[in-house]
Amino acid sequence: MKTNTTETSKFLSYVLRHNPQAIGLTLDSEGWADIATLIDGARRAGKALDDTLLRTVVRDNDKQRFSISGDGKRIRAAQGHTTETVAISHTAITPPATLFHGTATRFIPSIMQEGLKPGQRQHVHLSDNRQTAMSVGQRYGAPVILRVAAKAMHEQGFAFYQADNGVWLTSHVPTTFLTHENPSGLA
Ligand code: HQG
Repeated sequence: MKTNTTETSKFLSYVLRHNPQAIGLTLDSEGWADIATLIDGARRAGKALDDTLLRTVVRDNDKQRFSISGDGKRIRAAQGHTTETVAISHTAITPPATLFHGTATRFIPSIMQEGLKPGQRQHVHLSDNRQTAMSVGQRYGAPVILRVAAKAMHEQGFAFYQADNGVWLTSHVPTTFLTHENPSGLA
């Protein structure tokens, strides 16, 4: 049932990215939580959740927001954390020449002054395709795509990481590496 899985995905994002304490859960520094403890805590908080539903939501999630550990016992959010207890030790890797960031047109003046900042999250989120950037930007209003000269940044010493689900992460993008596209130029 779609609604149920969407609700469950939102619930998992909430406890695994932002507020594990809400259900008495502890995340380790890599973001992992014990699945059985999470289900127990969720049930005590009045949330209908079982092992099958949790694993279905993880498997079918549109953005692969969650990962399950190799032994099948733990779960984490791939990215998007605001909780300070989590600091996933991603390996720094070389990015493609260009990465994309979708945002709303109203944020452009500020972004072109300050660069891209992580805001509440731990990283600036980038994608390797324009389509994803477009849908991310649409969440906040009229979308616009920013092109990030990722390879040039990398060559100047900026670190890039890739989350379990393929989202590219970096700490900050200075304006010199940004150009914005007109959304009407979208193929
Ligand atoms: C903007 C979703 C003004 C930035 C997506 C964005 C992504 C600035 C907003 C993930 C700024 C932050 C993250 C500046 C950045 N001045 N605005 N200097 N710098 N911004 O939601 O990248 O569905 O925290 O452009 O798929 O939109 O949650 O970041 O519009 O991967 O799984 O400030 O969230 O995934 O918004 O999205 P967010 P985001 P989930």
